[in-house]
Amino acid sequence: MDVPRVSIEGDEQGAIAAAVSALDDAGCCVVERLVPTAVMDDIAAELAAYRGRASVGASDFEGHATRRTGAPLARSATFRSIATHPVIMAACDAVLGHATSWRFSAAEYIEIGPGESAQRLHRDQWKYDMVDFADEVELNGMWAITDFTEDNGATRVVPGSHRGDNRERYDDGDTRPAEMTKGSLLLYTGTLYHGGGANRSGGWRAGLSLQHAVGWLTQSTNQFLECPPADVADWPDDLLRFIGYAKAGNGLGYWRDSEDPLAAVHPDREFDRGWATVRPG
Ligand SMILES: O=C(O)CCC(=O)C(=O)O
Ligand SMILES: [Fe+2]
Repeated sequence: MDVPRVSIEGDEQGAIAAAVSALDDAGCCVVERLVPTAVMDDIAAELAAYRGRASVGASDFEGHATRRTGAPLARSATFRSIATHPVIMAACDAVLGHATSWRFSAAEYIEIGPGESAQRLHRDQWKYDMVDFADEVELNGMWAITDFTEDNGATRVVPGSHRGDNRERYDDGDTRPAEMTKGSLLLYTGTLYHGGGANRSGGWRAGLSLQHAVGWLTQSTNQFLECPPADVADWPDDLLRFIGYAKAGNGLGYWRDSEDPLAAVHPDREFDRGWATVRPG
């Protein structure tokens, strides 16, 4: 099975429906040219100051010629402007909407350098103690900050592999490169087998990886340390809710005297008290 591709041009609702259907059929899809290439350049520029601190060579899985820069949401206003893109919100609602709530879990700027070998194929949800969940618990993604080509280390995916369980084993021959032009977005479920590709080119491949998870799972990175209340007072409420300043599930994520976590950011505002997240409708 090839990597399904949809294009938003002209018909956003139609493209969203096609992306949701591809995620169901194949566990992945590329949404082509979703944002202008200048948006990707702006994110790269805003993160440039932090990239020197990135970890290289920490483990085989992380890659020895791969740089990973964390906390892009806190560090890039341009990333904040696209983090809740309607396509991402709709895809998360479709894949994770069986749960009472879902939220952003982490993002990471991943640069694969020349000479890097292919990453071990994995399911991202293995981070959760390799539990074989009955439903999807993660919807992840990768913005193409540079073009993604087979040669420069485009993420390798196994379309359809979201259907099996954790015991399935695939090899390189089962994978397809998620080739895409700068400004495109790869979406994939937490059950999809994939891995970073080998970089046989002379340049770096840069991508911004995204993770979203149901509200009853721990977020991959601690959003309240990366985006503490004192730093986020001018962020829109919907972005703060998205990253986890919200009650979750039934009786999760509340604060102090049954308070809404957003009260930590806006002590001057009134919020409802109580434990439960009530499903809209
Ligand atoms: O960089 C990539 O293409 C994929 C990285 C990845 O899948 C991971 O680190 O979990
Ligand atoms: Fe991964």
